[in-house]
Amino acid sequence: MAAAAEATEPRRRLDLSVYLVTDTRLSGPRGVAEVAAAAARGGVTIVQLRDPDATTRELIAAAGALQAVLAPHGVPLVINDRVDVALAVGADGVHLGDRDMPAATARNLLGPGRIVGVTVHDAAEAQAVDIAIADYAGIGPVFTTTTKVGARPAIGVDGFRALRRLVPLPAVGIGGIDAARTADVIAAGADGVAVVSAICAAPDPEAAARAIAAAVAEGRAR
Ligand code: 3NM
Repeated sequence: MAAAAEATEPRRRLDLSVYLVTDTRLSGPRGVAEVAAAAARGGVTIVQLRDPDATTRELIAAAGALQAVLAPHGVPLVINDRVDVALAVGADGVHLGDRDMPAATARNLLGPGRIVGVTVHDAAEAQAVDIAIADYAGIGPVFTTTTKVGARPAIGVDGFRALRRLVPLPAVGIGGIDAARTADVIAAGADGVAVVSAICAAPDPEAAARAIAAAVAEGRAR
């Protein structure tokens, strides 16, 4: 189906293989920029700044610190929820949940060149994704997670596979994913895995990222 194949072509080169979502609390005294720098050395391919508790001023500072460490690796930075912050710092894009700005509104503000990611939790949300507007979907939680306040019940690998088929865009699994679970999620159709605690809470974020990257490759080879 040519139309579907075209729809899965990202508007810009997008490597979702190892997708780090930052967490200020789990990063501890190291800070999110230090964790992200280590993770980039280990093979993280995209980073999302996520801090629902931060002030606008703190987010702008954190985004700048992340850009400084990610740019040398060519790793893009997207901002969770805050289109204004993404515009203010010239970030590569945004990631939007169901309570955030609609993707079409964000696309209008950001223009065609930036990344717009959306979250999908169920079939209704999967079918509502505008594939002409969004670049990728994050689908989950695949496994139980304690990282996100108010996370939905886990959908499991089979649930991920089913939802993923409804979204003809590049997609990552999110929620409770670590290196040991990565290959199963990739084999279920994910283009990559999005992780928070598996990297942010790891004693060695570089090694953690490297292990996840290896597991992505293993899952693709299945
Ligand atoms: N979003 P961890 S689950 C940020 O289902 C986030 O939309 C989710 O953290 C969703 O990798 C989640 O530590 C947290 O389980 C994932």
